[in-house]
Order: sequence, then structure tokens, then C-alpha cells
Amino acid sequence: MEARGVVAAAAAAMLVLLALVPEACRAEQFIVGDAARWTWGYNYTDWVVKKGPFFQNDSLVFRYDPPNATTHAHSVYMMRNLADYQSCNLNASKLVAGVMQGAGSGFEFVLQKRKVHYFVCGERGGIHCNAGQMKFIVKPKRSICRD
Ligand SMILES: [Cu+2]
Repeated sequence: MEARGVVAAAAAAMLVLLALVPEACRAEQFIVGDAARWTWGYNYTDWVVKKGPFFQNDSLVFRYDPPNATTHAHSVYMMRNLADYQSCNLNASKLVAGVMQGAGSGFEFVLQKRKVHYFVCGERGGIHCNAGQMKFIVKPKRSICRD
């Protein structure tokens, strides 16, 4: 009887521990834009709100076709700061993935750092970023399992 009580208590303790393991322990992979992929005119800011929060070591997959006769070229750039992001000024931006890198299963970016990431499409001198809404901000939250 006493042994059963100990087992029951241990089982209860296990359940409590399992309940305490946060969702953030699992790194997730997100296809940016889901079925829309990385394209002109999709609202990625809304997408981020819908999919978030994002955690450290989650990954973002950018899928877009290489340039051809019928599709526009796309790319992925990271802006230096909010001002450049808002104005779509690419002068100090960093190339993340070129026009060919979104093909097939896409380009995967792992959110390793808990910093603000300003992603934009760098094509047509910022027009895809400005008029095409190809921009979004992600700040991954801390994943307590990986620190
Ligand atoms: Cu683009």
C-alpha cells in the first residue's frame, strides 16, 4: 500500500514536471508566408503576428522561385536598424539569401540570436520592400531549454 502511494506520488511529480516543460523547448520551422511563400503583395507583418511568438533557434524558411520569364526575382536582406527598415533603405543592409537561393525547399534562416531581425526583399532597389510589403520584423524570445 505504501509502495503504491510512493509510485503515485512519483507519477504525480512527473506530470507536474512535464507540465512545466515550456513549448519553447521545441525549435520550430516556419515557412515564411505559408502557402503564399515569399512574394510580392503578401502582408508579412500580419503573418508574423499570426504565427508568433518566435523563439530562439526557430527557423524561417524563405521559398521563392529563381528569376525566369514569368516571375519576379526575390531575395532576402537584413536591415541594420528600424529607420532603414521603415524607409526600405538598403544601403547598409546585409544579403541573407540571393535570388537563386529560395528555390526548391527554400532558404533556411535559423534565429540564433535574440536580437531584432529586420527582413526585407532587396529587389528593385527597395520597391519590393516598400510597395510590395515584402518586409517583417522578428525578435525571438528566449528559449530556456537552449541557453
Ligand atoms: Cu521581392
